[in-house]
Amino acid sequence: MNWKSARARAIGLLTVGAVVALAGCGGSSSSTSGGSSGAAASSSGGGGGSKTITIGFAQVGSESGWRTANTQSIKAALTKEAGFDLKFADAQQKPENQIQAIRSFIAQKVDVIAFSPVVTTGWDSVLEEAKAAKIPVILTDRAVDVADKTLYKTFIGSDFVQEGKTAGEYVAKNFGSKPINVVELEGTTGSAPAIDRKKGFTEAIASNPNVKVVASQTGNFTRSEGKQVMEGLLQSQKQIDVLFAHNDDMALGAIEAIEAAGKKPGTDIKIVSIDGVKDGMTALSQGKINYIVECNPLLGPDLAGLAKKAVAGEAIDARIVTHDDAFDQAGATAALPNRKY
Ligand code: GYE
Repeated sequence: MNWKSARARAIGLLTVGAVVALAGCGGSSSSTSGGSSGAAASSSGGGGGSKTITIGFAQVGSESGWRTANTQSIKAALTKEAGFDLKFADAQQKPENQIQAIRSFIAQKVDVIAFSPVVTTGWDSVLEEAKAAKIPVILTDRAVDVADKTLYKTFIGSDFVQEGKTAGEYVAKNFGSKPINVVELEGTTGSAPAIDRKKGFTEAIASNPNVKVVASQTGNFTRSEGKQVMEGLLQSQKQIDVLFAHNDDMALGAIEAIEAAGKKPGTDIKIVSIDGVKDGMTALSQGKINYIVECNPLLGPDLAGLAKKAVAGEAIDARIVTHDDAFDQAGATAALPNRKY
């Protein structure tokens, strides 16, 4: 019944999405959004609302600054004081570790399971097991590709296709007045953000025939692989005008490679990336990166509210899209003093 009503109410998605978006971009986003969701959930507590909720969270790993901020936000929101007993597992970017963690959450009979899937595929069986055990599942940050959408209650996170589009539009508009060669550092192969950001970027640059992607390789969302792959590209490519990196960390690794090759990042090779973590924003403010599309990692407070609702059997919208901004050099300089991650 919960699954059905959640679907039936998916029509309210845009409204809730907008509310979350507003809460997410306000200066004191965590208290606004956590406070409101928390209040809504605890007021429903007639049937045991004050009972501690045991929640299993299977995290991707610790591959990036974004991930660190995301983990901190989740741990800060799912505290004892807030009514949670958090079981946190780090999958070290391996889907098989995540599946194992989810199976152990099921065996421990947790009240709710949340996870950010490393890759989009391979989840049907384990999610069926969770459903059979009547444990609601919440996807945070990344999507799964399953035929049966009732295998999870909701998916909260950014619109990655839109992030890629925003990045591509910036490149097409600002650097594409003459023919340019773009290299792309992709995120983890098979992950939702890598698939969707590439899609959005590719769509957006199609509007400008001057913009050509000459090489595209994965850097697995890490700084070290970003550096290593860029070193190779600097050797193999005759001319690189623009780097599009699926996250800031890979861009920061690439910057090291570009500087080591005697070139000036942000000038000789323009750089556009996604995330907006402090290190990325600092490089943008210094002119080493040219443009960053934000991806908000502060999902903890909203996850807390959704977990309470899921356990209380309340209807939840099937998709909740968080709000993202975008920054140029001046925007980054202005935003940095108050940046939370
Ligand atoms: O952009 C990247 C991280 O899934 C949105 O994962 C997340 C991505 C983020 O490693 O830095």
